[in-house]
Amino acid sequence: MNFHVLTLFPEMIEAAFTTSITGRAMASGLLNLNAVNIRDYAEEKRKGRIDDYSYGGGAGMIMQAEPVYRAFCAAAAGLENPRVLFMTPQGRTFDQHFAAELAQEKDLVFLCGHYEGIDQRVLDEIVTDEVSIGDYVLTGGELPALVMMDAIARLVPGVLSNEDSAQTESFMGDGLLEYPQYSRPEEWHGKQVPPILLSGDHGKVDRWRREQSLLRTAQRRPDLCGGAVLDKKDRKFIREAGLEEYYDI
Ligand code: 6GU
Repeated sequence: MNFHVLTLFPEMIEAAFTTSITGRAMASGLLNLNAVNIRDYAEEKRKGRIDDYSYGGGAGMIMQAEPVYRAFCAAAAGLENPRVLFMTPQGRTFDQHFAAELAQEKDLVFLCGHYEGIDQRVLDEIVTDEVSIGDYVLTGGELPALVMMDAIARLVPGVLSNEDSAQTESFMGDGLLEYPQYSRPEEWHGKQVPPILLSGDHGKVDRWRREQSLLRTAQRRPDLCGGAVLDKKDRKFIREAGLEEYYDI
């Protein structure tokens, strides 16, 4: 997977992405990062400036169309119709399904805005998807791009050392939240590890974990319960625990 990022802060993208799991995947050639500095594509006469006043007035500077377009042409040279994702709070909200869809692509172009916005004409010409990471406002598109890149990268085969871990986690297979986990020691600050986890009975452990996931999802994210994939034992537990109001059973 090749990530192309159009940004005024390529160091920020490089620093985060070359760290930890995504960094390891880059070293092994599974992921590639091409961070392009939009400022390098400023018009000659403007001496490195890429922003200007907003027509019609109002506070804030606007990123001009031409430097953004030139940076895009440089980054996307040789690519045929890549997805071009513009990071904006006006966009469609990013989620795990969208991450899985984007993980199928060979190349993704991320456009990160700053200042008060980007000239609409270049957006109309190059952007395929406008994406937000949630209902709050950030100072620029770099953190949203990194959030999306991380969520997409871990779905690329081979990026996670244990391939299964991407599958069994929250939201993916069954649409439920993760169960709680414990490690040594058996007692910490007077708190015991749930005894069933020490029983050595894998069937009982799996059942307990499943029930914890069902409970947690009802308590914390009732909005997810309707989308959960349930079997007969799940439905029995849901009735016994009085969670019928949350789940479609
Ligand atoms: Cl994609 N950009 C900015 N600037 N703020 C955001 C966002 C994106 N998503 C949520 N807030």
